Amino acid sequence: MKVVWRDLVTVLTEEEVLDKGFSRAKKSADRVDDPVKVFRVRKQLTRMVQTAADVMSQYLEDTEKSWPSLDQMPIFDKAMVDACVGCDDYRHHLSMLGWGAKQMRKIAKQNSDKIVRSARFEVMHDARKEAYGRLSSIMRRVGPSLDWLHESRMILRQLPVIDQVCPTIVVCGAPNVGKSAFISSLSSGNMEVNHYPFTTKQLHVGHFKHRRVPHQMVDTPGLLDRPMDDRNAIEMQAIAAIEHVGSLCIFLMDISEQCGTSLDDQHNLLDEVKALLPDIDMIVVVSKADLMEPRPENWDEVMQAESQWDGEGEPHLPVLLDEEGCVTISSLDDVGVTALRLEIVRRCKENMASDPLLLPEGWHRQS
Ligand SMILES: Nc1nc2c(ncn2[C@@H]2O[C@H](COP(=O)(O)OP(=O)(O)O)[C@@H](O)[C@H]2O)c(=O)[nH]1
Ligand SMILES: [Mg+2]
Repeated sequence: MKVVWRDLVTVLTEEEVLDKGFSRAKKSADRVDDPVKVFRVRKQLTRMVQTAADVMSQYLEDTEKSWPSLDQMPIFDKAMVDACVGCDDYRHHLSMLGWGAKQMRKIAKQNSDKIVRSARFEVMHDARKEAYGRLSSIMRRVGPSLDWLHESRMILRQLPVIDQVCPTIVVCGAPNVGKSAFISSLSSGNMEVNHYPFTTKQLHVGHFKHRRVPHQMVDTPGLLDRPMDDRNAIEMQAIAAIEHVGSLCIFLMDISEQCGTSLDDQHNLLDEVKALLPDIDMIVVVSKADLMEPRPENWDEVMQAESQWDGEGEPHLPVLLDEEGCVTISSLDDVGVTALRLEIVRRCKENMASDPLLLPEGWHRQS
């Protein structure tokens, strides 16, 4: 259930495909050996036409097939395609390859029939030349689509691989509240925080495993970290895609205001994000607990519980709480992070289990 864009192979240009077709055609004609000239020429010319058309149409068909089909793609990836390169264009240019391949096979058939039916060298040569001309003109029509796919591959290759089945945590909050620090501190062991260009925005994805279940954390700087009066269609689409995969949202708040955004503005952003992601369960977490004075009352207790936990099972570690009773963490000192992680795992599990779309087919849930 996932699309691995990085696996897409490079797309040849119009000239490269023509070159590939015609040079293979020539080699194949050179191998023809027949003492009777008319047979020899006829064989050579039909081979040229057929091989050229075969090689090129096969290339086009293989390329078309190797690109993920929009109809079978998870909604998240489809929304990403739409946001990055446009679904209509994607469909159009891939179908152009299929169209081109079909035309080429037709041309090969028609012109090799002409060659076979004639005994006159001139007619045979003309039919071969005509076939090459027609094949080239099909390639000229397909060329822009190859170019488009080449460009799109560069963009799509950088998209994250989001697994629809894995729990996904959307991390939001104003700039500099500590989202990256939080994701990094959770991405234990094989930390892998990637940066993906997303139109002009970025998409950061981190991972952690809990009892072998990979959890994905997504941070969307520029998209969900500042209030925006009008988001364009692409941005709305990206948000919809994120909402679709999200099992839980962690909204980070920096009450020290060290981040540079006032608490009021952070609350406004919280309201906005709630409105944008109405169906995602949310935990509001206060960041940078180490800056609080005095320190959270249960700081030592949490620190001890976290350091004593052996990593087995899913105990309820006490979460770090600030004086208002709000969940807090310090990514800097790594206090409260593990307790929050266990809470995240629990909440994701609950949320995913209550999503009927994620149950195996035929399961019905009474609600
Ligand atoms: N004191 C303290 N500073 C933090 C903590 N987490 C992040 N920061 C600092 O806050 C700034 C912004 O953090 P960053 O993770 O890049 O924020 P982002 O923009 O939300 O991703 C950096 O200077 C971090 O060092 C924390 O737990 N405690
Ligand atoms: Mg960041």
